[in-house]
Amino acid sequence: MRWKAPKTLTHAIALAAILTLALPWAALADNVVTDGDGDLPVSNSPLNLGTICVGVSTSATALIAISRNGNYGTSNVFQNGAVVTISAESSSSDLSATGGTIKLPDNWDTISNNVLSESVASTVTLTPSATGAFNGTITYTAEGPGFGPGNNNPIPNMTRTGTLTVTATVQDCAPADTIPPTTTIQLSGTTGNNDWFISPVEVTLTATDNDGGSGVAATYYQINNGEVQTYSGAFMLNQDGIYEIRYWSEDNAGNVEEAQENIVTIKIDQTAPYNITGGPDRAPDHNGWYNKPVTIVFTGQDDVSGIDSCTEVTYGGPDGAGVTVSGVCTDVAGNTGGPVASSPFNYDATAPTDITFIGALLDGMEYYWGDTPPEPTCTATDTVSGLASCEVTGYSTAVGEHTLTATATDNAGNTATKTLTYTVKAWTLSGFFQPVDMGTYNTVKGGSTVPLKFQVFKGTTEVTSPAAIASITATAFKCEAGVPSSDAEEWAATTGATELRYTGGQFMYNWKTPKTPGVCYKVTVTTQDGSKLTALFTLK
Ligand SMILES: [Ca+2]
Ligand SMILES: [Ca+2]
Ligand SMILES: [Ca+2]
Repeated sequence: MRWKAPKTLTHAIALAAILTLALPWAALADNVVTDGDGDLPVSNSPLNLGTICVGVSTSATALIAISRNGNYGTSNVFQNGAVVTISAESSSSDLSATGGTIKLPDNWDTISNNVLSESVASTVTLTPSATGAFNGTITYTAEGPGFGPGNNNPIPNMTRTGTLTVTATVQDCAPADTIPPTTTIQLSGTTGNNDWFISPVEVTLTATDNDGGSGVAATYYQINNGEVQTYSGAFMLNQDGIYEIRYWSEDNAGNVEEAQENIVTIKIDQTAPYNITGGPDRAPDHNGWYNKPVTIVFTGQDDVSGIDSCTEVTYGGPDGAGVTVSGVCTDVAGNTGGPVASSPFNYDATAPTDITFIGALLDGMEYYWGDTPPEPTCTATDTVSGLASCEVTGYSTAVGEHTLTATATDNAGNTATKTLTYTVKAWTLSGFFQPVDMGTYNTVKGGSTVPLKFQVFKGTTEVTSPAAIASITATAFKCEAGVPSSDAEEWAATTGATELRYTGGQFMYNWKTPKTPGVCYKVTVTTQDGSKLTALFTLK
């Protein structure tokens, strides 16, 4: 804004105005005067805060006053008794100042030019953010009722401004940095077991200097005691192996972190076990076949972390030729190789079935001695390893109950049995007929001939062949004692002999008694089936 003289000025005033033009423009109105030295009188001087510390707030007092100037009522002069508000605005965010109020005298209109009002103290605060020379300004604005340009032109909020220059020399006052930085390491990858990684690992180093320190200058690292490298960002470890990373940092004051304390071991194994094979842990049980549960053991190789475990499984079926099981191996890091098939093996744990006796001999049947069918054979079914043999034991034609056992064996050595029970019945001997009495002692004269008459039956069928008679014996014993004597005599019948014959519907044998009075005899006919017929005799 530039002051302009009204057209109605008198010559005298115009002369004064011309004289005034030689003065600063500010002298023609009330002005804000700033004083940086803090002492009265207020003398429009800058504020020099001297040497201060960066980051540290330093305050000083400035004095602000209004200088009476100009013609009252016509140009930018405050009104008599005005209460003027002083506010402050800074040129820098590092700098601030407080305001206040100034009460102008009631006779402000009569006061001479360049006379100062009362002053207000403004607290100026500088918190420098950088070292070096600081040069800033605070603009103080005085606002209050005054007169604007023109004749008697009152305005309620007339403003006038003044500027305070603030200077300082800013130093770094922090104590010397003697503390090295601290470096931390972050490892990023897929973790497996036992502290192994199973993927490439990204290594990130983060360095921090101490609070108020000189700051991190550089970070270094070494891999497996190799060349020292300057860290420039995260790096990858891609290959399997074991890495020892040593890392440290240095600050701008030359403090170096102790690398010995920053050592980390990184173990990487991304490769699964290989050369995995598996098979039974024992030789076949029989003829190239397993016939009971068998353990299948797998093995493999691993170059980096090493084998931790491989499949070990018990195979118990199903039966089959050339069966396999699958297995895996896992390394210490947790990588799993496989599954792979085991070597094939033959497994049959199932015994033959459907055992059948082949022959005329039937289960539960009874046969008379001499009529027993021949020993049967047997057969069976085995669908896996196949039937190796079927054998029958226990066959007999003797009188009594007999049990046959058929044992079927497959090619894997499994056996099954089936039994068949039959009975061989004895013949029936009838006799002796008269003159021999049964159930008592027959007294006969020594040297006489006793006719022994009897019949032999298979059930209802009479046996007539003398060959059916195995023996006819006479055994002597002492009558009183009833104990057979040692000089017992015995006659064995011979088939075809004239003494034994079948005649007249019965067998006939003439026993010529010994000449041994007082001796007792037991005469026994024994048939081929083992049946016996006995009579007792006393010789006189
Ligand atoms: Ca430091
Ligand atoms: Ca491995
Ligand atoms: Ca079988």
